[in-house]
Amino acid sequence: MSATNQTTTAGNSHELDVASPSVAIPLDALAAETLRFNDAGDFTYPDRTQYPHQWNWDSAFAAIGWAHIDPERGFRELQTLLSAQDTHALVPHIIYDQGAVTAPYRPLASDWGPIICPNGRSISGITQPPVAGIALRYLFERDGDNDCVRELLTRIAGWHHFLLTQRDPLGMGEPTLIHPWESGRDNAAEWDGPLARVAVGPQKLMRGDLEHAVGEERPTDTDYAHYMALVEAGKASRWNQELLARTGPFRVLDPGFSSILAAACMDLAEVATAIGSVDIAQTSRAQADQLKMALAGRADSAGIVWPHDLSTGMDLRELSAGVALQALVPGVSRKLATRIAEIVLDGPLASPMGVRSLAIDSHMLEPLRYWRGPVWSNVTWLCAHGLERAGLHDEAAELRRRQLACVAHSGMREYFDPISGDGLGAKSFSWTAATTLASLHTSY
Ligand code: 9WN
Repeated sequence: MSATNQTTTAGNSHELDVASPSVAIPLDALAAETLRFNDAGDFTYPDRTQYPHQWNWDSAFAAIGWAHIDPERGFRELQTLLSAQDTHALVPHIIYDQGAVTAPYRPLASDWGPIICPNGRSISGITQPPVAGIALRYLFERDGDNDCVRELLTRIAGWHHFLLTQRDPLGMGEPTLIHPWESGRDNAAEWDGPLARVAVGPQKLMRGDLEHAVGEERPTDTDYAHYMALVEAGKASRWNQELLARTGPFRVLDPGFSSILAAACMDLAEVATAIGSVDIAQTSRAQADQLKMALAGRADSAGIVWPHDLSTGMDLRELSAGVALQALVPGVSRKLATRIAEIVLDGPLASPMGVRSLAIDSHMLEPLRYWRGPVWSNVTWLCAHGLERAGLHDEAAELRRRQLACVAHSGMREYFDPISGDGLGAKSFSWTAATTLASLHTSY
């Protein structure tokens, strides 16, 4: 794979020199090559070496990338993801690839207990940010005639309903997350407090990730002990989703997840309206409104919504990427969108490379450690997408410019040093490629 070891080509941020062999590859070609490299046929590996299965929000981003290369393939990505929906209508965070031949990824499928989705694939018992609705609209706007739109719409609507019912037993108006992995930002600083209260059993800690990545750039052993304790707790409840959301050991509200869900509900409403699916259009619009009101109802005086620990009733006041994702809430006020734009472009989450995962002045900042400092392309793209929809076109364009400058410097890496832009983690990462294509081809 040549999508590694890139350096900047002076004067053209869309072109790269590949150090070995030294051939200039246009950025869109490199991105397309990266998606094809990770293509498993019906789904896209996040990175075929380090993450040899299908992940939920990774697949939705991949579908957005495929929209620019092969929309049919993008729809197939979503079909594969949504066909793994379980009996609760939960769309799992991992769908295991039985045929994976690389070193075992942990947790193994068996660690979740005997949960198999209706089409026979092994799945995890938790979910991830519901980007699929955003991806469906994105694809629909480019290839609206696809036969599978109606079925995808129904399945995503079912998932959203699950999130706002079984995962909201206390009537907060937002889904309860039962594992940090559900936020997609696994070791985000805000989860430290709630995670520390999770009792850790005597299980032997097995990690596969450190075979591929440097320990200093990954969650710690302590994090993993807690992650696996939560998997054990879920398994012990037989993945009783409502019970876990009501009384489980880890229960938080994440403004990042809730804002993505609000955007996805509105996008679903748009697609449903376009194809005459009146019930889904009405329900999805009402869900987007409900989420917007729930978030506004717990905002601080500046309009910012913080992560919240349902076990203690306390806000978790860490300024992280999750907070910035509020830019995605449909109909976000101009004032709040402007405040978020300031934070991500000039304030504590600003970096020349995109949006930081954690504020520069946080005492928890670790610039190279996963979701506690580095810049991630998907977050930068989502923030730009939200600001664009909120009417802040220049600010959105500036975020996309930074995102592209970063990948032009380092290639399709998993995440990036927020100061130098040097690449970190996996070397050929699908959502970096997909959101690169989306930003290169943006025409709002
Ligand atoms: C655990 C696949 C996934 C992403 C997550 C990211 C990371 C897994 C891991 O990789 O999580 O789900 O093994 O670290 O945090 O956002 O979906 O790319």
